[in-house]
Amino acid sequence: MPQPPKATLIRSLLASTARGWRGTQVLRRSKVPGKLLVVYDCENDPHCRLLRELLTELQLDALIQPCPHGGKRYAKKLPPDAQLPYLIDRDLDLRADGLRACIEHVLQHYAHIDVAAGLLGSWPMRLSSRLASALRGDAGLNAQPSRAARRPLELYSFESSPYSRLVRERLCELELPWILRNFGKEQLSDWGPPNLRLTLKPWTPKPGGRREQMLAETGKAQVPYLIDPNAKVELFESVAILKHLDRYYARE
Ligand SMILES: N[C@@H](CCC(=O)N[C@@H](CS)C(=O)NCC(=O)O)C(=O)O
Repeated sequence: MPQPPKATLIRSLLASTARGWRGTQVLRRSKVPGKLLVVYDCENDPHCRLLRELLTELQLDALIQPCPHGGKRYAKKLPPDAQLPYLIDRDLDLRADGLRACIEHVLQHYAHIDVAAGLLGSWPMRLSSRLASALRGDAGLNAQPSRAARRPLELYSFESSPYSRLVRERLCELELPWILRNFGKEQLSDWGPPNLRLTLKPWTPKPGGRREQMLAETGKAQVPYLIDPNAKVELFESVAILKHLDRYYARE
């Protein structure tokens, strides 16, 4: 299988390293909302990254509405002074504007823990997230001409995954709505690429977990994994997914 260019991948690895690989491990499974949370997000925005890390760590899914710079498709639905990330909780008819409000809402309603939201959004966090963004340059930042998607795509990903990031960046640039299925590591032996896991014994997925389910349904436990209901395709492998998005949705 073709691999993404080495330099791109190394910069993505470094971005995850700048954030200390936050957004890798599921720390606590959250309560599942009746309706998916909706998050207005820009992939390479430092504040949006901090919220997405928390969503991975709580294994909380969300419908992502991408708002890249210069993008109008979803940005125009936001109130004029809204800040990203902007979260809508449809169960509670509640809107959280900006990082602090989003983190506070998610922690209180879905994690039921009293960690000061200020800690997760504190200046060392913001600074290292800025560094991660700088390492990605303008990838996942600016809108590019695209055809609208009739139905949201679905991506299995975890925030620090260097390969999944490349796909999320493209989804953002093309302003394609997508359901984030968080696929954070559920046990120590899930760490590593699919063929080189952190275990000496043959790897088995955590019973009842997302890897067990994906393995049963597809024969693999790997991200990124994209389901595109518009094109009726289901794809593994970042390069194949990027090619598909460009062919099907990008416009000159
Ligand atoms: N060649 C694949 C590599 C994908 C890959 O190594 N994914 C890692 C996460 S970055 C993975 O799925 N690890 C196993 C797991 O999380 O269970 C691609 O380009 O998509």
